[in-house]
Amino acid sequence: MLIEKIELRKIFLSYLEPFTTSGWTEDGNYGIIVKVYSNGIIGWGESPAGDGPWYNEETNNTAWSIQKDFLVPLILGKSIEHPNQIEKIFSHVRGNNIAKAGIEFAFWDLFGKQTGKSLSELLGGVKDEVEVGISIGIQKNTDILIQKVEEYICEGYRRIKIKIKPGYDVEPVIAIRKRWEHFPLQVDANSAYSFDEAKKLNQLDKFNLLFIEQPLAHDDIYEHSKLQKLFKTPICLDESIISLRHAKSAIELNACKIINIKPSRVGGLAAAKSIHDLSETSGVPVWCGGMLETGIGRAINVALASLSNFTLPGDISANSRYFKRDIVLNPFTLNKDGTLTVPTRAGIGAEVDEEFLESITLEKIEFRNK
Ligand code: OSB
Ligand code: MG
Repeated sequence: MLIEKIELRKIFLSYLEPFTTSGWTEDGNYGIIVKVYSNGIIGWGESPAGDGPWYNEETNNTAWSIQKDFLVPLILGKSIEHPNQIEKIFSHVRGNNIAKAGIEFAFWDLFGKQTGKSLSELLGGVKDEVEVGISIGIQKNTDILIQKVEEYICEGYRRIKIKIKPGYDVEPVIAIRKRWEHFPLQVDANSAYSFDEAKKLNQLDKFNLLFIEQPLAHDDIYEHSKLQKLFKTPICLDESIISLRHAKSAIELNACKIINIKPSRVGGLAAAKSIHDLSETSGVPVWCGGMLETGIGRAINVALASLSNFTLPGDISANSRYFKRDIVLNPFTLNKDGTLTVPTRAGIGAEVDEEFLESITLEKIEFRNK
């Protein structure tokens, strides 16, 4: 694949409602859409960094600058045989995984279209449908939360995740459990607790949660291993797992019993697959997290979740849960059994609505091979 042209677009696409975690609120997708051209074929990718460095250190502006100044020059005009090569090509740029992933994704789309294979096929997926849940942000009060949970369970979601923070953790779980004693439920702290504060989360042990996601610092593994010894409820790591090496450390230290894999967080699909494979051989189940992506990132997540060790429902809800109108013409809809259907068309399977994409583009830059 000779890379002739790359186009980057900074976008803003507002969410149906703001999404609040323990540390920040997002009112829309501030991301970068990547378009790569090779031999008459187009590949799409997305870097869902967000407007501020709240989830990790990246923002849409840092991703933009890293892509245009460092990553694009590494691939423009080069001939790339397989998307698995991208990770190595980008490896001397430290960190900036979300920036790297957006470009890597576009190569998988390109490669799939060139070889007539779907992303799921390329990655070795084994499922035609993937089970999905929904992630619910922090709400003004428990009544509103209960209303939302009710609504989403009625829509068919198979599992509920709620965001928690110190002072808003045990109470909302009690309220949900009072109404739904057994429904699959998990909580996500997005690194909001100190070790001492987190010890009290053992009160959640009696509520039969699937797991507690990332209670401690975004860059911690060791303290999570100490904390896991104090709970029955499994710990799941999200922010802390930024590479295969981190996954290996976390598994060896028993810092978590479950891993959330987000291909954006780990720098792309090749890294995501390697973490999946290691987790599988280590007996650690994984699930696919989300970054409130547009239909492009969503298609990628759904394909990844079709791999065999994705045995827990993903944070990959139907497009209509996030946006009034998405940038794809073929949004995912929730099947009656709480699944999304894995795309079978070549590449990532997203059919981009280019006219609408243009209307939500804040800035655009084009690089051509001279
Ligand atoms: O921690 O999983 C997270 C959204 C943005 C950043 C971090 C997280 C989330 C979510 C939403 O929980 C998942 C989704 O529906 O895309
Ligand atoms: Mg999380």
